[in-house]
Amino acid sequence: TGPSIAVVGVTGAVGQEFLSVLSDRDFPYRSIKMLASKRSAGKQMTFEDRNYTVEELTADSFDGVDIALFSAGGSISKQFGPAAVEKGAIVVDNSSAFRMVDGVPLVIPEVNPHAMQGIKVGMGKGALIANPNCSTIICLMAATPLHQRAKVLRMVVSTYQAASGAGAAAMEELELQTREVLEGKPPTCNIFSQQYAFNLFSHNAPVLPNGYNEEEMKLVKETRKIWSDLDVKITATCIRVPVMRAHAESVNLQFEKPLDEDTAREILKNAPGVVVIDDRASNHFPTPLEVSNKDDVAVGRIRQDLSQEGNHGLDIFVCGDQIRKGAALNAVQIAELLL
Ligand code: 2RA
Repeated sequence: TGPSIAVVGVTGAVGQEFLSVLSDRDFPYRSIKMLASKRSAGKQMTFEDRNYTVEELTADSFDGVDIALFSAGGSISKQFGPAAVEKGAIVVDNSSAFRMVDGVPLVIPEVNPHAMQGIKVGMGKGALIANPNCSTIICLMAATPLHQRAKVLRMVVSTYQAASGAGAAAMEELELQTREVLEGKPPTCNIFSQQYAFNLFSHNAPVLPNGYNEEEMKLVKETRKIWSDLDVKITATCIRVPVMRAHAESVNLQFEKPLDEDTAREILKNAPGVVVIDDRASNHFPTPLEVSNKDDVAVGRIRQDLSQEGNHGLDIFVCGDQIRKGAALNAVQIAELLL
């Protein structure tokens, strides 16, 4: 009885996580199509005790599909997303291709579900919904509940981004380089142009004329769209760090109204999809390892920003699994809102 779904980019890290999340959440699909490039077509897969053959993605792949989850890069989304919508599918796109297009909802279900109001399976036509960038999702899962209480005027974000954001090959390279360096061998640098193991570097996204890289500008632009607030001031510095699959982010917030740290902590304790790890006595705060493979985003280091007057500023530290809440879980939660 449920929707027929298609997973585009099913052999990738996020594609595989789509399947894990669909299964973990007992998503009520009637049928599922495993779609990937020609190179992967023909591969056999088992999912929920059934055998599937990966099919090559073509414009005809979406006949009869109700929901298509895309995570195969921006060019594939541009090439096949609109075609899928034409066939009546609702596309949930994890790429950046359509995020900033007017009229395309950019959705974090716990934050701005109203942005996709009215879009439902069976409404008689297709639609396209964009999944925000992982670093945006992880940051806003914590910043939004505070924004809703005291209105953020300015946000400064420093990210510490995992290898998984650059794909499975980057995760493999980090592991390989770590072994090589420990064995005194020169590191293999195919994915990144410099040593990654025991190092960190400015995010690998292209640097724009304004000196920011594309990852940083995604945080700025996507936050303004998701909050429907074109005035909020945001700056970001995105760094790639030798961590496997969870991003960490230091977030400084300036509020219009005073917000003390105890109230902020209570708000976050009650925020959906958020867990507070903020134990000063034992110096226990969020870590990438502790959030990896988990749904919730963890927040800690909640403290008054002593550089701001009268409780108008807070510093927090956030960690979230980049593949899960940063991509696959968020997309599947969007799909659940379509039912
Ligand atoms: C990254 N957010 O981490 C980008 C792409 N997923 O590199």
